[in-house]
Amino acid sequence: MLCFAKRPDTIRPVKTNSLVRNGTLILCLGIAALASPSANAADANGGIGLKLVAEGFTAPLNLIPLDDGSGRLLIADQVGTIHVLNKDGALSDKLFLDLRSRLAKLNEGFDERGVLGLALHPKFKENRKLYIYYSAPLRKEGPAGWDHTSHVSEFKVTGNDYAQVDPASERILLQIDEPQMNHNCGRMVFGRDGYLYIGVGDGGQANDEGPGHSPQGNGQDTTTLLGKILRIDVDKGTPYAIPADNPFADGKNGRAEIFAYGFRNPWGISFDRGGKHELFAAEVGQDSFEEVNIVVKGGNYGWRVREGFHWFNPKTPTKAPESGPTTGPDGKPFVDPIFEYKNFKAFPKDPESKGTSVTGGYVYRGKALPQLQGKYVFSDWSQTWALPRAVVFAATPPSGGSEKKWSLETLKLSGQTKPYLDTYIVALGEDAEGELYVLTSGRNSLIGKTGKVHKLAPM
Ligand SMILES: [Ca+2]
Repeated sequence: MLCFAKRPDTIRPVKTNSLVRNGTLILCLGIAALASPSANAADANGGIGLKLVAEGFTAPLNLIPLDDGSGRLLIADQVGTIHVLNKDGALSDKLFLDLRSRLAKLNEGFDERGVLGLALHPKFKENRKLYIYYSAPLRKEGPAGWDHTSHVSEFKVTGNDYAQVDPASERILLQIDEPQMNHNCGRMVFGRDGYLYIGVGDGGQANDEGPGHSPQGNGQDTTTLLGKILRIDVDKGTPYAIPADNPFADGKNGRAEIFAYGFRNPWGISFDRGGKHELFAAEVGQDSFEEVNIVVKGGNYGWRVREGFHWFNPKTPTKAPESGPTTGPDGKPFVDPIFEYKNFKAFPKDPESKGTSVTGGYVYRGKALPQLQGKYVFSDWSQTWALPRAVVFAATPPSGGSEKKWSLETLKLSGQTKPYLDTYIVALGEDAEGELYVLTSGRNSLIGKTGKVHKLAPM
């Protein structure tokens, strides 16, 4: 299928067979070790471990609190089911919502489509509204030959409880046609300004080239929503309004929804709930560098002219050019990430290589793990495409002076005996108290039910 098997540049599952079986076996052993009470609490990082809290998913990509004061969590599986995890630790028998019939037909193997983003309205308890980013079949008006249409839709919960969505309440706010099935992003979060922020990937394939990609790449083309972080006002307008201070609010030099641009696949966007309340966006690189950014309004984050702190040439994706432009097409300088790390794809033998695909996380502001306070906790999906080998990291802000880069440390978790965990980490989640969750899948495909949710906990 296209070049994916050859170039595993994307973040989610691929079709493999015997390797997947091996991977699953390794996962079972690995998680058993992680959950073992004999795990050495005096281990590195002051005894941080993974506590299994739910399982039986395919690829759990979203975990957010059900914001009704009940302490329940919502867990959205990529394949279309959204579940309620009760405070007693049991999954509710009844689904929060089943979107499977509204999704594009998913592949059983490699697929980046599905339910990708989930956010509750900041006033959810009063207005009962929530927002979902999912991959629908290509709409009739969509360009011929394109793959599917991403929907950002509003829904409402029904009944006395807040744990049941009315499927008939869907109001489609935004439709984005996607040329390929990969790099959809779809991560969503509300800001303290009350606006909905939406990460959108560059449309797919590789190197931001090919059908459906602008000559300069979609990331640098402000006339498309692909390769951007958007910001919309869901409380006004039909179907939504543009915040007056969006950088292209008048629509003259770009799409009015754009908040920042120059992204490939910002897999994980989150606001720091403390500090300066900054917006963090992980950015999945092509072959050479993975990066994390602090996103400011109107910023150009470089793709596909830049990858990490380096220039990028789509013709030589594993070899960064030594020079290139310092500004985007509008003359504004590119914004550097806060840190990068080398990708095994371009640097297979380099001791500094850390992964292949960044999975975005959160600045830790919880109570259970004081040693992580103020650090950006995130992961890499896997060090290799074919085998589950995820790594959890924490990044520490610079202490001041002229240093701008955050420093990166690998978290060796309690009970972890290898340089990696025997699983793929597909996403991170955060609860109402600011505690973090690691969402895993034993496979790089949408086959089976190896998806699990773990809490980062003292251990
Ligand atoms: Ca960048």
